[in-house]
Amino acid sequence: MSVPARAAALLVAVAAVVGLGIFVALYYIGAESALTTVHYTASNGQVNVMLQEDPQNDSSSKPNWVSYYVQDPSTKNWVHTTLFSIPANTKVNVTIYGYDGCTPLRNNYFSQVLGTIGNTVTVSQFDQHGKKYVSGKTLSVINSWSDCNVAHTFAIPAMGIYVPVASPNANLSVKDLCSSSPCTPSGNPYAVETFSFMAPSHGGVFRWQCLVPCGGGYLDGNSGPMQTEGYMTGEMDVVNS
Ligand SMILES: [Cu+2]
Repeated sequence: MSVPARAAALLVAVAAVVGLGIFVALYYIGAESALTTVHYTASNGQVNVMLQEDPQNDSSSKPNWVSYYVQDPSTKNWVHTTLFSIPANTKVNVTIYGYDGCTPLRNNYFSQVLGTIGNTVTVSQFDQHGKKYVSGKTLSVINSWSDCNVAHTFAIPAMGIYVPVASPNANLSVKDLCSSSPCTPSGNPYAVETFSFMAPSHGGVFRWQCLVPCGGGYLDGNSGPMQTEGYMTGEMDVVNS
């Protein structure tokens, strides 16, 4: 091959690699940053964060992936995102609606509630008719191996927060699991779990994630939704106030 032909071939190859890099940056990284961030503001030093986890979601690309949603505090709409912001140095009260069925944790260590105020959560459970069959139980462990009752977890590893998130009773899930997202209490069994923690005293971005291997159809259940923002991993943006 002549020198000019080799130079031309090299230029084409370089252009192809650079083009691929730009595609990956825009398509994958750019797509993630397009997720909405839900902003929560504090009142009297407290902020209320509302989440739900579902067996599916309403995206057009990955509708069968398990997913979290975040509630917009002003519209009360459930937003398909896992990005939210809170003010620094406030007490954070989290409520998680658990609509998905149970999956045992791979490491049952994370059945313990760690890092919340009191190292506990409070759990209620409702059947598909809205009847409360477990009322406000305060728990320091939700043992995902002894009984199928954990669907996902809410963990902020950098803050030492690990919270197993309760599912509805397994028998109710088999017959009446929510099948359209975002889920609502109407016609669906669900759990409601609350806990609180103190926000860091200064701003920063804190990754949060699920630790249940809930990526159905992926190797070891640890890929797919487990590693994708907007589904089972997200960011809590702590804002200096
Ligand atoms: Cu999960």
